[in-house]
Amino acid sequence: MSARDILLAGDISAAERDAFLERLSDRMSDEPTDATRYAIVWKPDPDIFRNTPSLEVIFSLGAGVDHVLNTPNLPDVPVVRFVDPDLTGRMMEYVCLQCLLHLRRQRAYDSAQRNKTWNQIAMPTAREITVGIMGFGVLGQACGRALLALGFNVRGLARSTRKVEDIETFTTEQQAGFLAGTDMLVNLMPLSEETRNMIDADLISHLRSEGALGGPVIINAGRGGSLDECAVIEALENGTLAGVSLDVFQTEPLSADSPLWGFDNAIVTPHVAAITDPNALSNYVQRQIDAYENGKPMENVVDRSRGY
Ligand code: NDP
Ligand code: OXD
Repeated sequence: MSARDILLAGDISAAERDAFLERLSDRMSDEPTDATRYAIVWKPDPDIFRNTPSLEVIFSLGAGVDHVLNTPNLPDVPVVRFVDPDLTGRMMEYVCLQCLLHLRRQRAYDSAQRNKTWNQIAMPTAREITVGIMGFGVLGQACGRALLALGFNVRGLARSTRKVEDIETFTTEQQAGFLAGTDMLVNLMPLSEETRNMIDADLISHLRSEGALGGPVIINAGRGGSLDECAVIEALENGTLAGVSLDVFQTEPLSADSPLWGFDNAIVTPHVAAITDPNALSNYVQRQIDAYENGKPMENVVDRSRGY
């Protein structure tokens, strides 16, 4: 085994670096070299793979791989994404929290509290609401099950047929029917050529508008590139949307002059719906490298032709 054959590159936190150093210190490097066999990356520099002729596997620091697949001259090696119960649990927390905040009109109560107003506002119950999860993969299905347990009706949309007990599922050919019965739309799709700007004014106009929330709600925890922010701003301004929760944006950080910061019914968070736990990640990567070096298959290798 060559020394310093694991490259850690891109937007890496100190905690992530420490977690890898603790586990694999004798193999880690910050620089791409002739010896680099594995690259662990998050939003890498576009030139990063220029000087890595021995590269064998790329690991994404997160569940999404758009930041890797968009790298010019990407070597033709397997790209492995991060799938882990810790990450899934965090996404379940985020999605359930956002659905409940809109259901229970928490923003209106926050405002009433600031004004010291005792005001009982009518709220529907979860069983009156259908949450439509767009992107019904690892995270979407886990969130779907958690929302079912809270009493919501849940439906899921994926490219292929997915079967989950008590959840009605739709394929992309059936998207119109999926949207027509959705009160809260949760986006958990990867960013790909197909999903770029998919949630636009036309799609918003097909969500159920006569539901118990007085208008549809959108929760975006997938990728900002899938959502037309101008369309969302307009729909918030003209009341088409009852609310939004946005964790991911076309450009991150979200610019200080974006109108999205200013809506009472828009909940904005800085791409933290499900942050990667450094220890879980370094453990995962080490297991995958061990499997690979022992001739066993790696898990969660992405299909580059699909884009996720
Ligand atoms: P998966 O690959 O397991 O699931 C993706 C799902 O999206 C699949 O069900 C897939 O369909 C579906 N999909 C893909 N393209 C389309 C399309 N055109 N129309 C409808 N459905 C589509 O990924 P994960 O669940 O693990 O992660 C999903 C995404 O969540 C990541 O790619 C990342 O962008 C985002 N994410 C965001 C985080 C945050 O903190 N905000 C944290 C972690 C992830 P099929 O099942 O048929 O393949
Ligand atoms: C991810 C993310 O893809 O954090 O894991 O967005």
